[in-house]
Amino acid sequence: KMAPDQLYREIIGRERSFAILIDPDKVEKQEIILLLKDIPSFTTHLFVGGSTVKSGKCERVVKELKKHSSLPIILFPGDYSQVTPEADGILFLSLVSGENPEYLIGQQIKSAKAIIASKLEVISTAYVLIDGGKETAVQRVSETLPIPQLEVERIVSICLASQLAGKKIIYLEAGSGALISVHPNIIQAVKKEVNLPIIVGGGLRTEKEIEACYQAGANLVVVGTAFEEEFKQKSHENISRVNTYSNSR
Ligand code: 1GP
Repeated sequence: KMAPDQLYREIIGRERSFAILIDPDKVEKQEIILLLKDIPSFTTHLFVGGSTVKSGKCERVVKELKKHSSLPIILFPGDYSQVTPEADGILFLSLVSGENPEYLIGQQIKSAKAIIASKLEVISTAYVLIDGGKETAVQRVSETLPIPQLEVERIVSICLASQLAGKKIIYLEAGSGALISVHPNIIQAVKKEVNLPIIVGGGLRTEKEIEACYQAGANLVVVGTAFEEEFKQKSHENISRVNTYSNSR
C-alpha cells in the first residue's frame, strides 16, 4: 500500500527530479503515445496542467497518459476545473507572491471537495511568480504581477512565510515560455534560508540551464515549452518526410 505522502517523499529523497509539463490544451489525445516516446530518459514525473484548459480536456489527457506511462502524474492546475482524480497527485497551489485572493484561496475553496473525495496525494505548494522577461499566461490569468528577479530578499521572505504557513514545497516560477528563467542566485538564496524542497520552472531550454538549477539547489526542474516545440518540430519533419515520399511516387 502506498504511503499517503509517497510522491512527496520520493521528491525529497531523490537528488534530482525532472518533470515534463504537458498542457492539455496544446496536445491531442492521439499524439500522446509519440510524445511519451520522446521524453528525456531522466524524466521522473509528468506534470499536467495549463492556464486555460477547456473542460474535460485535462481528464482525457491524464487517462491517456496513464494508459501508456508508468511515470507518476502530478496535476499542476491553472484552475479548479483541472482537478482530475485519475492522476496520482496534485500540487495544491497558492500564488503566494501575489495579492489576488482568488489565487491565494478562492480556487482552492472551489476545488477542496473534489480533492478530498479523490485519492490524489496533495502537495501543498507555495507558488512564487518571478519576472520572466515578458507577460506570461499565469500573470495574465491570475492578474498578479511577478516579482522582479533582483528582489531576492523579498522572494526569500515570501518563501519563509510559506514555510511558516505550513506549505510543503516551493515552486519558483518564471512563467511558461519565459524569456528569462529563474536566476540560480535566487534558487541558492531560497535553498540557504528556507527549509523546504524547491521546484523550478519557466523558460528553461538547455541542459546547461537545467544543470545550473540543480547546482543551485533545485530538487525538481520542470520543462514544458522547450519540449513541446521540439516535439512539434519533429512531428512536422516526419509529416513532410511522409509527404515527400508519397509525392515522389
Ligand atoms: C510553466 O514552469 C512551467 O508553468 C514550465 O515552463 O513552459 O517555459 O518550460 P516552460
